[in-house]
Amino acid sequence: MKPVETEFEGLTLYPRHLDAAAQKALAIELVQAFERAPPYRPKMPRTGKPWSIRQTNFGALGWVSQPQGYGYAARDEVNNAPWPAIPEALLALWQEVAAYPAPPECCLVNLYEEPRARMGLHRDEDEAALDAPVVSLSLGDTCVFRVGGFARGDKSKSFRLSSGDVLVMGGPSRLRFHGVDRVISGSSQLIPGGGRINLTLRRVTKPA
Ligand code: MD3
Ligand code: FE
Repeated sequence: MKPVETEFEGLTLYPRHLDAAAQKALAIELVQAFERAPPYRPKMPRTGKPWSIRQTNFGALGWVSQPQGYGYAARDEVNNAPWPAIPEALLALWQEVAAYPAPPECCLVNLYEEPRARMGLHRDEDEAALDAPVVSLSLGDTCVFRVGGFARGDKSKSFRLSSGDVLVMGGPSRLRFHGVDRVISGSSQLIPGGGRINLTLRRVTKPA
């Protein structure tokens, strides 16, 4: 399907960019990669409060929530191993939609497994390469996703993200607040046992 420019400049939705066969193939590859980098439940910095989602990463750098704060790490400290490589299909997706002269370094994987799983409003601001877009792919259950402005209290708009949808957040929308309000249980049969997987591709360092 054709990309849809949203009312927010730089925020582009590609509905059903991956067809059912491509979604299934990727889901199988992810389950295999999870054996080497098992998803874990992160804790909030300082308070140690556990998140409602589980996470893992692929790529040279993984995004991690540590007691001292958020950041990127070259190793998976929970599983004491480097992160698996970013799957080819995701590198190809970045090439197709990112319009950026260097590959992504991080693929953060968010698993929304429980009916109450959500992600509070935040900005993705831990990357030095803020000129690169963030590319996200949704798999499995549909979610209600919220995009706001540049301050926490700014008015926001919600969108649904369904399995196979790709969202590109770049240009003037790169630092907008956003979050996931809820996941609609039972809306997809892709993932065995249900739930939603979000894959977020990011360039972290400025290319040489
Ligand atoms: C809009 N993940 O991992 S991805 C995250 O569905 C994250 O799991 C959500 O936010 C998820 O940081 C949403 C889509 C997304 C990512 C970055 C954005 C939307 C964005 C940056 C600016 C505006
Ligand atoms: Fe985010």
